[in-house]
Amino acid sequence: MQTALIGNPNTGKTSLFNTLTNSYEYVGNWSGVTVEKKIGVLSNQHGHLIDLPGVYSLQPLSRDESVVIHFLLHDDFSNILNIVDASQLERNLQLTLSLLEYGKPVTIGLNMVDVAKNRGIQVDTNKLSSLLGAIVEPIIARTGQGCKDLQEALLASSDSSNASPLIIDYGAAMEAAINKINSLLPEDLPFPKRWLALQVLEGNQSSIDYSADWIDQEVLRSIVDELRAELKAVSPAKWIFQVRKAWIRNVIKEVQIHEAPGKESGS
Ligand code: GDP
Ligand code: MG
Ligand code: K
Repeated sequence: MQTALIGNPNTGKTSLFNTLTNSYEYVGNWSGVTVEKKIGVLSNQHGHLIDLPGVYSLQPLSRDESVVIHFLLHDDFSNILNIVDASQLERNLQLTLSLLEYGKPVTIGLNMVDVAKNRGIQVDTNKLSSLLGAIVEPIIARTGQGCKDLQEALLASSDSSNASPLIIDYGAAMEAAINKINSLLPEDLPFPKRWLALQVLEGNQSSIDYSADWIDQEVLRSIVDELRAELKAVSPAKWIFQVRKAWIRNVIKEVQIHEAPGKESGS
C-alpha cells in the first residue's frame, strides 16, 4: 500500500505523518522542483505514507501545487489520506472534492476536532462520510487520538479497489464542455476522464500539458470560448469553484452542529 497524504497547509499534516509512521526517508526531490520527497513506513507495517506539500487546490500556481498535481497525473500509488481541518471545513473541502473526483480510494482524517469543539463546532462524521462517499475518522493529530482507527480505515480502503469517483453536476453548459473533452480523451487513463476534463476546463496548465497528445490547442480554445459565452461573466474556473462551494455549503449545513463555544456535549 502506497498512501498519499494530501491536505491544505497547516492542517496537521506533519503531526499526522509522524504519528502514523515509525521512520521515514528523504528520497530525493520531487521531479523538477527543489521540494524534498519524504516517504514513511506506516507503523502497522502495511505500507508507505508519501508526504506531499500542503495545498489549497490542484492549480499549479505555486511550486508546492505543481508537485501535487504532477504526482496525481504521473505517479503510481494505491490510495489517498486527505487531512481536513474540522474548524475550516468550507475552505478545506474544495481540495477534498477534487480528490474525490479523482476516483482512487480516499480516507479522510478529520483533524483539529478539539479546536473545532472549542469554537462550538461539532461535526457529524457519519453523515459527512455518507455525503462524501468516503470514510471519515475524527482525529487529534497532535495527541494521536483517533489515529489508530484512521490507520485501520486506511487499510480497509486500500483493499476496496472499487472506489467510485464523486460526481457533481456542474450545470448544462459545463457538462456539455466536459463531454466534448471526454470524447477526445482515451479510455485507458489511470483516473476518470471527467476528472481530467474538469482540470483542463479550470485552466490547470499541468493537466492541459498532460492532455496535449489528445486535445489540440485550437480545439480546446474553441470549446472553452463556447463555454465562456454560455457562462456569461463567470470564468470556467470560477464557475467550477462556485458550484463546489454551493455543494460544500449544503453538506456543511447537514453535518455541522453548532453549540455554545467550549460547552461540553451532554453536560
Ligand atoms: P502542517 O503544516 O499541515 O504540517 O501542520 P503541523 O503538523 O505542523 O501542525 C500545525 C500546528 O497545529 C502545530 O502547532 C501542531 O502541533 C498543531 N496541531 C496539529 N494537529 C492538531 C490537532 O488535532 N489539534 C490541535 N489543537 N493542534 C494540532
Ligand atoms: Mg508540515
Ligand atoms: K510540526
